[in-house]
Amino acid sequence: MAAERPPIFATLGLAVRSTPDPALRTIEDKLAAGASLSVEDGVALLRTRDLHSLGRLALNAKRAKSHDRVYYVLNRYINSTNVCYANCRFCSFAADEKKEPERIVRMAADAVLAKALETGKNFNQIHIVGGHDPRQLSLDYWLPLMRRLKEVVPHAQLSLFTAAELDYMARRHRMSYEDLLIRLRDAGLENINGGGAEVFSARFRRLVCPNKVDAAHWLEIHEIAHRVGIASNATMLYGTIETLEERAEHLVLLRESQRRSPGYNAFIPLAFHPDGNEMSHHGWTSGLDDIRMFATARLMLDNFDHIKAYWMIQGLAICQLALLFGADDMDGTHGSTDEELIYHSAGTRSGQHVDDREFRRLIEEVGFVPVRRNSTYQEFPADWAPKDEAQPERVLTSA
Ligand code: V47
Repeated sequence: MAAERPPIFATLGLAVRSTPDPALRTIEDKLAAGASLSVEDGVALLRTRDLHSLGRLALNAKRAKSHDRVYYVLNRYINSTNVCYANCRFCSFAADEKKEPERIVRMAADAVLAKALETGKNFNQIHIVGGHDPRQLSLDYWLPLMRRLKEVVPHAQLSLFTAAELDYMARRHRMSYEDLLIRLRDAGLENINGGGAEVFSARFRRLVCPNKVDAAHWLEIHEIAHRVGIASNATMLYGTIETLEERAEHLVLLRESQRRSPGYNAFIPLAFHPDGNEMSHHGWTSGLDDIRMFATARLMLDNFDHIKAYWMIQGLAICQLALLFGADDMDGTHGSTDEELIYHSAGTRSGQHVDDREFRRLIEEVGFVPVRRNSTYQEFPADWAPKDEAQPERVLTSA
């Protein structure tokens, strides 16, 4: 029998191995039998050094879901307020209006509308998230603004709030989640952003984000949203104190939630950004960890259609590689005048805007077919533009 070959680089046993990982062979058999992967399988994937097998499995899983397609959206991205009293330890974005008034961004509703329209109407999504701001997170602010946006840009889907903001708003108005979500849906809410999930582990939340909605309520909000006809995304923040088991458990909880109440479109791994927050000592995630995270998500979340590699978070170079490790979405262009704050406060080296031609070039270079979409993955020709508002028949709805 041939002796097992040593790792390519034998440094401290940390090297990426050139030899097949037997754990991945067992996982491959499970996948071939159509079984869902366990927490233990997830940990093995997150730990493996056999990147070649991992990539092969994840790419097969991606192809089974979205074939050769990779998605992007022409969108506007707005952080409408950074005032927040949640005090999450990983956050560099939140501003305390009493202690640091000079850092505060709190946009009036008219300013949000003007910002959305600043560079024209050719976009299919408006993505807005903000802090737990008692002056802005209310129906009085949002309902008229949402209705106005739907009047002026009816072709742009409203992808607003995270479950953390919705929990805050529901408590503030003393409303049930369902009543709140129905009011928001009737005003035009089509998608809920995936943030606020962090890591579902109670240990993690107690130590890192104790003032934020807990896991059970995060999941409940998304499940109710799906039942009343609002789609959503899900995320996980990785790269701080969470264990690999906690990451894998997070993915299993999302898969079970999707089974109970389908409606999640995409899962987005959020790599920790260390500048200017209390957890800076954890540093940046490695490219190896990022790639394993994408592949593991693709393989564990067998009932999620899309895994998103968000260029602003991962950088375009890792995103392009992630497409070979299970991702099938690069998120949105953002408008050329947008000013994203969450990741730019925390040290992202990405810019603020990517031209859609660049998305198409990067996707084609990897051998995939770029497809323009909206929040709910309806497809559009790359050159679609809202000449007037009466041309929804040009939307190529996928089967
Ligand atoms: O929940 C905050 C994360 C999230 C940091 O639905 C950080 O398509 C890393 O909702 N390092 C909010 N992450 C962002 C969000 C989102 C992001 C991307 C895609 C989608 C989508 C939604 O931002 C928070 C938190 O997990 N975050 N600070 C940080 N220093």
